[in-house]
Amino acid sequence: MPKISIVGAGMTGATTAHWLAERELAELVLVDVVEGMPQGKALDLLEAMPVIGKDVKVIGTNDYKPTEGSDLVVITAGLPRKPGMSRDDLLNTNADIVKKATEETLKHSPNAIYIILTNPLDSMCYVAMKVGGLPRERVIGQAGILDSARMRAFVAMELGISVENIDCYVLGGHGDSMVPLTRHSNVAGVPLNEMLAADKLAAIVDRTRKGGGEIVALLKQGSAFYAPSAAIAQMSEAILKDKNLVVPCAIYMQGEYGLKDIFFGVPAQLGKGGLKKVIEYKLNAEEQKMLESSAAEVRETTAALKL
Ligand code: TXD
Repeated sequence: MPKISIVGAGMTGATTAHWLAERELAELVLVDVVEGMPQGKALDLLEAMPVIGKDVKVIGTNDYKPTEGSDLVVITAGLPRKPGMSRDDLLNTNADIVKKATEETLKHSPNAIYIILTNPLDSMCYVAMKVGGLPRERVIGQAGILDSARMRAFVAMELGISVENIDCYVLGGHGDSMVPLTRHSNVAGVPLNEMLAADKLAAIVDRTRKGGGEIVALLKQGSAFYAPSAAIAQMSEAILKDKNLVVPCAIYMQGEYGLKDIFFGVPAQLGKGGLKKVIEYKLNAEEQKMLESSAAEVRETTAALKL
């Protein structure tokens, strides 16, 4: 069975393990700095396996040795912003955490593919790729599946049609400047703007952009975890089963969409080895402009990194 190590066994890390165990895809290792916590969560999850009838080995640890030979490494480790902390403080604190997690896991799993979740997402992917000296195929950020899933859920609720019939594509950086591509989104093949009145569609786009904040405001502490970790499980399966699945992910840009040297949300074909191909839409001038302003935001945050 393949092996997946998840660094950061908090809300998203542990929930990722849960979704992955349901898929019986790989043996799982949870790593965290908090003593006992990853061990406790891993044991609890392991004890659920007889109930759901899955043969999955799950272990928790505070050191990196047990991650040895991982095919995939998922990094969710990081701190949320605390009062008095600037975005740049958080950026560099989490950059240090992601740096360490990348270096340590790479020592034990030199061929691993990395899926990054820690925020600010696009910049943390950049950190992992640079400190790990990794090719871009092996560092993929999760944001777009989540943002697109939110939009799909809102459209499904509005129309009363199955989520399975709804395809939405949200590209760009993982922030409020993300770009929901309404022209490329559809319901059972019918363009979204033919299914929804302009004001309804605009409201859905707005709610999608602010989707993360909506959950944070409701939870009062912490942020979304079910949907982000379900997205990681989907990416993991696509890679380990060589599915060639096209999903929006944060990918290091090498000229696609006219962008270079930043991680950015684009449709990506995932399979054996990680990223296989970036799919390029033909964008109109307005869409390209929105992408570029989102890219400018990502570029600014990434430039503030002290690597
Ligand atoms: O779509 C997306 N990209 C996102 C991003 C969706 C949801 C959450 N997103 C970000 O993921 C969020 O802003 C955070 O930066 C991370 C993790 O979110 P989560 O909700 O899981 O945070 P928790 O519950 O605080 O868990 C973080 C864990 C916690 O248990 C810490 O003890 C651990 O990270 N941590 C570490 N583990 C290992 N090594 C080090 N150095 C370390 N530092 C903290």
